[in-house]
Formats: sequence, structure tokens, C-alpha cells
Amino acid sequence: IVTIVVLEASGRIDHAENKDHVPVGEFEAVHIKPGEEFRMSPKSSELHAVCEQGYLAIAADVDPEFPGILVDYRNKKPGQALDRLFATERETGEFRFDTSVARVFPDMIRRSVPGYTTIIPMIEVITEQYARPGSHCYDLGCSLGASTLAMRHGIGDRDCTLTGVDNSAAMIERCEHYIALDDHPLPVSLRCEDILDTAIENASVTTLNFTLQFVDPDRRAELMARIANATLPGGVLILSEKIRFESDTEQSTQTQLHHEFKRANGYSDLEISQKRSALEQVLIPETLTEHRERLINAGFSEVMVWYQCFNFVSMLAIK
Ligand code: GEK
Repeated sequence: IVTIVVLEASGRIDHAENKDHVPVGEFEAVHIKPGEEFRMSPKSSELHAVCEQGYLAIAADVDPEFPGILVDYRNKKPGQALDRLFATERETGEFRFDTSVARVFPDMIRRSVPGYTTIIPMIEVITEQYARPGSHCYDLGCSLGASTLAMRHGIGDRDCTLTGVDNSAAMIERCEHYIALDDHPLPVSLRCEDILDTAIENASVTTLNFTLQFVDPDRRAELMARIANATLPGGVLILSEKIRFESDTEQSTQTQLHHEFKRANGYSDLEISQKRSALEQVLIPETLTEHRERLINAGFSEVMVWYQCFNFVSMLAIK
């Protein structure tokens, strides 16, 4: 599933624009003889079937906006919707991680965050290096679970627990599907809650992949301190963030390059500017110096930038 998510995120899986003929499932006829016992799973199939003029029609009923293409078994993942959320002029309201965002999220994050498609597989590599048997691993702000699945595969067969947390019910609901489609045996515990309330202990690897930027700046130090306190010696925090720069020239150059990246990925000027206004009050970037100082004050002994592309960075904080 990591391969599929990475291929998906890197845009190497082609999806037809026309979703009219996408299969909703793969079915097998099982012949049950009269009187033979059979077992039905207590879990809902999330499909419904109707008989229309002698034809059996089956549709997915989990996503009301896409009733016919929910599961695309060819790619073994929920059908991919394109992000057109800011394509038409709209009332500028605050950006929220609601159902409409969750539905287009893989497309949105791949086209909006430079380096995302590199960072995800590297989270697997870093987790593989630092996950300690007998410890807990956390993905805080897991969205649809791309970083969670990378951590799961990085942990491999080590005796660790893995917890994904997000306060968007729409994200967690879809994340469950992605986790279930992945065949790795490590259980993933998903929690729909504010990461400020998540209990963290005995941690070897914690990931905040573009999540801290959405947390109230006044609560960030307290969260970092809790993570640092709960991290075992030699354990790590992977912290990816959109940053701002101290120099005005660098700020405007890097912002311009980020907008060019979005344009190259098919976003129009209207989409870029409307998304920017929607995020203004919600995503609050800080400088690298602010991040470093906070991490060191929290109790991490070393902080390094292991990845940067324009105004998007990923740091490794080691306890
Ligand atoms: C990935 N890590 O694909 N508590 C819990 N969740 C939160 C909070 C909070 N206080 N604030 C925001 N979120 C993922 C991508 S996206 C990044 C992470 C982005 C959640 C929010 O609901 C969203 O799902 C996620 O953090 C941020 O690797 O959209 O730029």
C-alpha cells in the first residue's frame, strides 16, 4: 500500500478523468447448496445492491458524493478525486479539514506541498532507523495515513505500537480504509482527537508531518515539551513544516517559487490566491530559528534539517 500511496502521490498512477465506468468491487460467486451453513461478516459491506430490469446493480454507499466509484480495486484504493475546491470564485471562509477536503486530499497535498512525495518514503527510512522494540510510535495529524503507513513499514516486525491521531472525523474515517487495504500485520490504532489531548509515552518515533503549523502557536511549546519528555533517549521527532523566512527577499522568492510549483501542477491563479486566503488564519508558519529553539528548549539535544524544498522543510529532532 505504501508503494501505491507513493505512486499515487507522485502522480505516477494515471486515473481516467471519466469515472463513469470504474468498477466498484470485485465479486466472486459462491455456490451455497440448500441447507448448507454459511457465514456473513458482521461488518457492513458498505455496498448496496438493487435489481433493475433483471440486472444486478451494485454501488458503494460510503461516500455520498461518489456513490459509484468508491473502491477501485485495480489500484486497490478508494477512487481518486481531483482537487477543484478553490477553482471557482467562492466566499472566503476558513480552511477546514472536512469531508470535501478529505475526499480530494491525496491529490491536494501532492500538488500543493513541494517534496511531499519524497518525504513520505523517507519517513519509512527514518522510522526503520529509530523505532525501538518495546516502544510506542505516533503519527500526529495523520490525515489519510500516508505517513502512518510509511511508519508501519519502517517498524517492520519490531514489537512496537503505532498510533495515528487526527481531529478530523472525515480524515480518520477514510484513513481506516487505507490502513485496512494495507497488508502489513502491525495493528494501527487510530484516534479521532486533538493532538493537544493525546497521551504520549515511551516513544521512539513521533511524526508531525505538516501538522504543527495548524496548532495554535501559543500551545506549540507545551506540545513539543510533552513529546520530548515522552521520547526515549536516542528517540526522534520527525517535524515537517511550511516555514517563513527572516529575510523579506527570501520570503518573497521562496513563496513565488512555491506558487510556480502549484502552477506547474495545474492550479490556476484563482485557486492559488483563494486557497492562500482560506489558509491565512489557520496555517501559521514560523522560522527555522523559532522551531529549533523551541525543540531544544523542549528537551531535544539535536535538531537538523534533513529536507528542504522552497518554504517546506522536514527536521529531525533527536533526544
Ligand atoms: C500526511 N501527516 O499525509 N489535532 C489533531 N489533528 C490536527 C490538529 C489538531 N490540533 N490540527 C490539524 N490536524 C499527513 C498530512 S495534513 C497537512 C497532515 C496539510 C490535522 C488535520 O485534520 C489534517 O488532517 C492534518 O492535521 C494536517 O503525511 O494538510 O497540509
